[in-house]
Amino acid sequence: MTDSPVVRLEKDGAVGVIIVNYPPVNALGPGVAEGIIDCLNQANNDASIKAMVLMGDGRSFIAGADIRGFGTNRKRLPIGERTYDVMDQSPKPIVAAIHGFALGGGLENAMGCHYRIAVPSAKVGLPEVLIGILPGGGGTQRLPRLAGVQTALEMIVSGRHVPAPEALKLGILDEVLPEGANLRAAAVAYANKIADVRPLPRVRDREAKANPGIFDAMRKSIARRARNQKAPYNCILAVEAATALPFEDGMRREQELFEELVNADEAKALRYAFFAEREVAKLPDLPADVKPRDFTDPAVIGAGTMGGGIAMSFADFGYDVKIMDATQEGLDRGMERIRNNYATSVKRGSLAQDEMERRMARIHPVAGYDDIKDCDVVVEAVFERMDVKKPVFAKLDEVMNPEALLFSNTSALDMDDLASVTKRPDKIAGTHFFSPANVMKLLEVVRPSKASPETLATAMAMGRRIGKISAMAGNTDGFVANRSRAPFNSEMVILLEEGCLPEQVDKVMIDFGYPMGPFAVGDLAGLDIGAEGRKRRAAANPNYRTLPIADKLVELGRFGQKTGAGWYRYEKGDRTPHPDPEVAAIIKQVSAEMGIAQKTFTDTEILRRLLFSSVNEACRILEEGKAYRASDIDVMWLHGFGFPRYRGGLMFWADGIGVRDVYNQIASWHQQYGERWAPSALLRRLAEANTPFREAKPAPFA
Ligand code: T1G
Repeated sequence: MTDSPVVRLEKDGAVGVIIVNYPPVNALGPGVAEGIIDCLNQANNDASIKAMVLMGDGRSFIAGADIRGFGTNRKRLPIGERTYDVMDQSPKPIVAAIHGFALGGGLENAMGCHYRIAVPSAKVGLPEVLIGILPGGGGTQRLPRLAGVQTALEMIVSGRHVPAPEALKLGILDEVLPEGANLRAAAVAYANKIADVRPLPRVRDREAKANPGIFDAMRKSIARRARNQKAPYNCILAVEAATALPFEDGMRREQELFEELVNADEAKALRYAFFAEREVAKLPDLPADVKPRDFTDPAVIGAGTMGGGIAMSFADFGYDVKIMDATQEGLDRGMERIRNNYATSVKRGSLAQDEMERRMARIHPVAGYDDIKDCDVVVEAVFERMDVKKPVFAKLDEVMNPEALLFSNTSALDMDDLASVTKRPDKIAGTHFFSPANVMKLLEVVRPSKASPETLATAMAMGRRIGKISAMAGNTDGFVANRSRAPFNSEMVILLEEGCLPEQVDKVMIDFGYPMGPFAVGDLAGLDIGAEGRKRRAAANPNYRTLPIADKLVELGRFGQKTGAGWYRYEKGDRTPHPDPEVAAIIKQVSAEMGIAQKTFTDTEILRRLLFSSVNEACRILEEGKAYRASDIDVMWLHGFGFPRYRGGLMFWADGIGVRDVYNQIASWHQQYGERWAPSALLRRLAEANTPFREAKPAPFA
């Protein structure tokens, strides 16, 4: 923290400029609200001051309440004595001058002001629902009055950040400055211009009128994605109150609805996820001064499904990217697939036709290695076999400029082995994208033993620059995400051997909050892919637990959606999974052949068999030093496997049950089912010390 005051008042002629200085994003941390109030009172008591400006120092206006303060006993100022209450009583006009972000309490303070101006790159919004709460500083009462009820409802329930030009159109801002304008100077000029305007245009004095039907319509439209959640519905109730109650009563109703949420599990989990996604970017064992290398000229090798998706990710974020394939047909097919993917987005209305053309124009199909030798980063995405990848890496090492970084999209192969065919092992790393690569936000950066800190930092930064959340993983079979997921994938099939049905397991996971059940996901990905991986693992490890039921389906050509039948059957041209009595019969027959007794399961037992198996493996990953933190594994499950965000993540969810209960259950299954349930050493230690998973101290990165 700087030793200068978190808020200061500076005089600029007859204008009092109130400046918030609470890095990194001017959140309303300790003393900030009080500081704003002191400066407001000072300026109002200074006869030489005719008007005020409120602005932020550094990179942003105010990014909202200090999220670290929630769930602590940090006291909030009482209703009626908050910054916007003082603003409402101000006899002099206040102009909010916005750059960077005016989010949550930041926009609420700006709406307490009488005027709002911003630079073109600014963003405004009330994203509280994204951390499981609602705007608790008058946002649900003032925004409907300022921008209209429909707009306010959409912004508050979605939590989206609105760019300044759009905010101007929506009536939230009074002016957007030209590019390059000096914000402070423009704000002071604006304040002088309106200094004598009376009455002062207070937002609270406006009306919030709406056709009552919009609230039920919103409830219906969010029903599927807001399952199991309370915050989005409380947001709707609060905005509804703005149209039904006088302002002060609406503020009180907002407060009630806020208090119902702020200490609930949903909010705790979403706050945890917020900070976990920031923590995952930090690499504690790399030199503090290591800087990611800038890159401008990426290339992708392999124009298959993954290669195409990776190239789209670069193009989507403004990079010109070269893409090559082993054959011209392969390249043409790849480019066709890319064009079709974009065309689907245009048809869905999530992408404009001209933007599609711009992105297609950034993807440059090239014939061969000579065309990419001057690139500075290459991502290899060829077939997932070492004997296919090694020659590609050897060739790249030969033709690429010596400084180029070579990354592989392998999802499980040994990166040290791959790097060993090159003379630049320090410039090699894994960059494991998740399918579809242009959609899934997770990028698992895999760390071979000889990779340089700069190479690792650049791979992590590359992910962020193309809209991904980068997470570091050790070089182990399946790395961190897939390795922690593998026991889940086995256990779901083992449950069938003991008497469950795919639709039963899928229902449990959908009720838990997943958009799709794991068996339906298997059918989407293709059961033959899973079979390939199992064969490789069984070949490498004689104790590998085979899955006869899954193998039987593949044997029968039931590969999933692509063959019209997998764990489910599918009608032609329809992706809806239909339970298939044939599968139930196969399950019964194979279980009988395996001599496994059938039993019935509770939903809780199914849920815990699946997720505890991965919690145990995640502990092994941490004790082997293959991940930095338990929260990194949670970020991977949130952004790689669609784990319900309002449950925080796998390890956070397990902490909700309690490390000892998790350990005891796993230990009892160890007795019942044998080695695959042997508790990891770290899990045993955590249980003995009753230390939550999120505080687990992993072994140094290895
Ligand atoms: N509180 C505490 N820390 C915050 C913070 C906040 N509101 N916002 C950011 N940080 C920290 C973050 O942890 C990171 O720290 C650093 O700032 C940079 O953030 C009453 C109740 C503003 C769009 O939900 O969405 O107001 O890791 O890496 O990618 O109604 O941060 O460096 O130590 O994310 O450029 C509502 C949350 C609060 C906005 C910038 N506000 N922040 O993104 O940087 S609730 C929010 C963001 C509220 C009122 C209610 C983003 C950002 P560190 P960053 P970025």
